[in-house]
Amino acid sequence: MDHAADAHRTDLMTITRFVLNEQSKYPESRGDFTILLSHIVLGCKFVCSAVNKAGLAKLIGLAGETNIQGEEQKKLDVLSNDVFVKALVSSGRTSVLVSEEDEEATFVESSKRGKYCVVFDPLDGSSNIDCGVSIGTIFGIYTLTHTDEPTTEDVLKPGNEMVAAGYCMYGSSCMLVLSTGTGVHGFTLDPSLGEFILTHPDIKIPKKGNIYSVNEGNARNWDGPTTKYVEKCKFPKDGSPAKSLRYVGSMVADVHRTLLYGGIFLYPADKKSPNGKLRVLYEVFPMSFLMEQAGGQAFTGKKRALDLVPEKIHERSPIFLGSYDDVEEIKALYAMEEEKN
Ligand code: FDP
Repeated sequence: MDHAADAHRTDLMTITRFVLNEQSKYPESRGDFTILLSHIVLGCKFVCSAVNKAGLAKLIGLAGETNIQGEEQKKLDVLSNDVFVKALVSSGRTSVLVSEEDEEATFVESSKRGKYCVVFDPLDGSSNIDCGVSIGTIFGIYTLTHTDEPTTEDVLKPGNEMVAAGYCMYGSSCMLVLSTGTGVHGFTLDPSLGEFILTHPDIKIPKKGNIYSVNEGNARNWDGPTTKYVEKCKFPKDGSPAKSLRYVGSMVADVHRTLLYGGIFLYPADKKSPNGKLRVLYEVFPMSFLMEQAGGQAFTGKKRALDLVPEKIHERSPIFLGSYDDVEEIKALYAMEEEKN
């Protein structure tokens, strides 16, 4: 660390300080959310460190097969799940956990229960793990609204009832983007301090963008409105320039870019997957929550994404999210289609 150069930046807004400041606005708050968040942050730091070392795995046996001590090493996505489940349970602030990695919800034992339910994808974009492309953790938080035995009904609620949502992107830098319902704020991990520092306060998505992001390999199976929209992106008839295509194939990376640069991210329904691919609780809802908080929109092809009421914990939905004006265009195309039918 260059101490002389760093001396001028000692008044850092860490994520903990930021959340404590927010908490002080609510005198009745007992700090439960701050404690929960600090456990999520710990999970993110742990996974970030494991992801950074993943490329060395074959050399020194960090993931995959057996290490020198003869212990079985875990795959990164399984390891990340264990890390988050343990971090969330040990916070003492959760009752129900839903993870992409686990078929069933986890109900925390009564002595360790708290007032929050957390839905999460511990390591999203898993097909990108082995080639070092950005991947991430996505999470959404609900409040438990009763003191009876918790059930899956406590998370089968519309996204607009989430109290917070966010993601951590393990990319060229490690960034945690969070909303507690008062805007969207981005924190970058300073590896020399081991702290997430507020680097992107009050993120607002541009009202209109010039990038579209979709897996065009599925184009032949798309429905009419999606096909027309993507055609318009490439061959606009109103004299505007064509949009650029960017698709990483990691939702966190594609949504992060969309949030910062504007544009639209689409994972539509198609003939093979009539409900799309992405999962409502821990992909569609948290990202839609962040988009709306940043001034954008999120639409399923039928309605506002956050108004969906999931019936199953691993349910899927088509999703179109991003800049307000760009999502408005796809909404108009679906409305026209509906009028025809
Ligand atoms: P992955 O399959 O690599 O885990 O839902 C998971 C996800 O990645 C998203 O992160 C990503 O946006 C999407 O699937 C990519 O799907 P396609 O490969 O079908 O484009």
